[in-house]
Amino acid sequence: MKAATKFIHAGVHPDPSTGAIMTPIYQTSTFVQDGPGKHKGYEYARTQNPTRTQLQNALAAAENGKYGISFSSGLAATDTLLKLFKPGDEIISTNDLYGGTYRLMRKVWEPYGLKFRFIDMSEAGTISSYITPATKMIWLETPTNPLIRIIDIKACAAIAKQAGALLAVDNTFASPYLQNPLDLGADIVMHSATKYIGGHSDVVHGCIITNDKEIADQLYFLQNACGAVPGPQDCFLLLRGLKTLHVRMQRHCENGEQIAHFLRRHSKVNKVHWCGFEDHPGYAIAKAQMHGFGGMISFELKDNTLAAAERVLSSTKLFACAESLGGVESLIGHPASMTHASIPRAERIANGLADSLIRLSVGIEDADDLKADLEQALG
Ligand code: P1T
Repeated sequence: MKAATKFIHAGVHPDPSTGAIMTPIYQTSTFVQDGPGKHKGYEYARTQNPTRTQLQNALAAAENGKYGISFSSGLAATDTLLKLFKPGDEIISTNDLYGGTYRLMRKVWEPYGLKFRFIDMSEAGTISSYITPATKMIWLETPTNPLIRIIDIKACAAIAKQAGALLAVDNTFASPYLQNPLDLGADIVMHSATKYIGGHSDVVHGCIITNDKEIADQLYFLQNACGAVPGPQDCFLLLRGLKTLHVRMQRHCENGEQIAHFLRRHSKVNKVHWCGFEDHPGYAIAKAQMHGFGGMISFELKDNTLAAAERVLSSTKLFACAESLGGVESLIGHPASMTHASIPRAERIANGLADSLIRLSVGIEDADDLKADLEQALG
């Protein structure tokens, strides 16, 4: 099945009780049983909910995976995944990653005994030197948030396999339309579905997809046992968002390309990070493992001061200054003070994330209007 058909049809069926083509919002906390233990597959809505079941199936299909497990946010998904590990286990992670994921690992899980190494994975081969007998997982984002670095998923999968560790890919920036890590050898895919999958900035959601039944069973157990589950209305919004993912992503890519080139030509702009430039260090890998370069861009100004960046951030009219990404509307953000503020400044700077870096989530508006907005803000 081709992507456009898959996102609309795969994993979902008309509602069996009414034929409703869209899965109803089963807004109920419990399900009446004919007698103790005699039920129709649904007992209590933390454990299962029909709207969630359809969404989980659709998300699994979107990533060419067998099992989908949904959570109340992207961080809830990652948090639940980290519960698979034990004190002393080591996880190797990218050093350029969403600040909230870094905070979850360092501030929440490190005190419980998990060990994290945050490293540059631009050259996948360097990961091998960090592997120890205690390494249980390699965690990566690609493209990374916010520096749009590219990591070779196939190469990382081979390294993880050799080490007997899992490879987990946070696929949020690419979306299941542009990249399918399971097809490239990853064991686990995670999404902040809050972003491109939802696509309309109206829902917070996270999911994990895997082909491994044992991992899936452990995660279904933890989903119920720990309870960070999404509500049925949120699941409905995600089911709706997923149906237009391919169309939105095509426009995000087209607009992203136009804005990236516009910024690169601009006299006030110094450096533009976008993986579709042929001279981007990860271009060849991005071209091989993605089906397009996406709409996430970050850039630095020639006037490399915080004040100059703040002037741009408060001058755009169409690009709204806000956290998050992946919605139909364009957003502009300042990673150092917003999405990545929880990473200590020295660590951020050492990883290449400057105080003056500006991040764009290019939406699907008219590209000329977006360029005009940036032009007036940069001026
Ligand atoms: O916000 P939540 O749904 O919990 O997802 C967390 C998350 C995980 N992974 C990546 C790559 C992310 O970008 C995020 C959330 N990011 C933002 C809110 C942001 O503006 O970058």
